Amino acid sequence: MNYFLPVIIAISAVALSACKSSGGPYAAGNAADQDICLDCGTPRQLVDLPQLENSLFSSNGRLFVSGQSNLYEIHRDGQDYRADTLLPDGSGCSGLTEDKGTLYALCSGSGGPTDFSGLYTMSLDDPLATPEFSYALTGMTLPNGIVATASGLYVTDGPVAVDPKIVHLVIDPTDPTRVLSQSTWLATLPDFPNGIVHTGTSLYVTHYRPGFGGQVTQVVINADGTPGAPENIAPRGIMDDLTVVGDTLIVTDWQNGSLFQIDLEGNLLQETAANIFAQPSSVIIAGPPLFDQVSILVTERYTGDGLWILD
Ligand SMILES: [Ca+2]
Repeated sequence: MNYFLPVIIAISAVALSACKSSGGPYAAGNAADQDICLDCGTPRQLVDLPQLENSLFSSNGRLFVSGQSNLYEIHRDGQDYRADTLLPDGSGCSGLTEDKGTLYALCSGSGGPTDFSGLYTMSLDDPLATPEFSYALTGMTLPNGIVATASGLYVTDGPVAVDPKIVHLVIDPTDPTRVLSQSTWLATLPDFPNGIVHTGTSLYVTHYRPGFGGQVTQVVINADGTPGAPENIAPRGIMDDLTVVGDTLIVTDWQNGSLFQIDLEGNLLQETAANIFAQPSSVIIAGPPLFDQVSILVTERYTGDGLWILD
């Protein structure tokens, strides 16, 4: 019986820390709504990794980043951080999201290292779980951003898609690792979609149109599941992924190496100085237990080098 005591204590500790972090990106985001200051800190590198694309701070306090070389979980060692690879074959990954205790990651598919059409899933409740291939997306050029909603997953096909679109995946309500169907949800996009988040009844998507700059676009999910007319709310240069913080969005400005915050109507609230990041590709809000306080994390792409904290 002595053998089981440490196991029970360990499980209790996990449950306690999960309770303390209560809600991860969502609770941390809501708590930080009034407290975000984009011009109060300077970037500090947490982990040096090549060509990162996306990031996720899960609702039970785990941190994941994706990049051209692998999918990583970030762990804390005292005041230092390390990245453990999760895919033994070295597949690259792009979009990350979570729902009902499951991590969803878009990773390399049959089209090679820049084809992120493989949907991988992993239980977030089991620290020993590893990502498993669940579904092969079809008819897409570059699956990029992904977000989970009550009505399923939405995936952007961009920024170099032949036919820019947002794809809808219906998930089995009894098995979060099982995709029941894939359909093209919105194909009338004039621009290439990239980052995607969900709040209220809307998706917010970053777009880029070569020669014309970019836009943050709002697309309502109608009650019957169909898309509303896309509405451009914030013109900007080349953007990548974005995150929801309360009733605001924090967006990466890839072109200017910065972050900016807008309300849900697109009004600019604040921004960092330009060029403090190198091609920022995603931004998330993280908190305990990996960080002592609510923190702004940023990944960098081609010319960048890893995961950064703005403090
Ligand atoms: Ca992206």
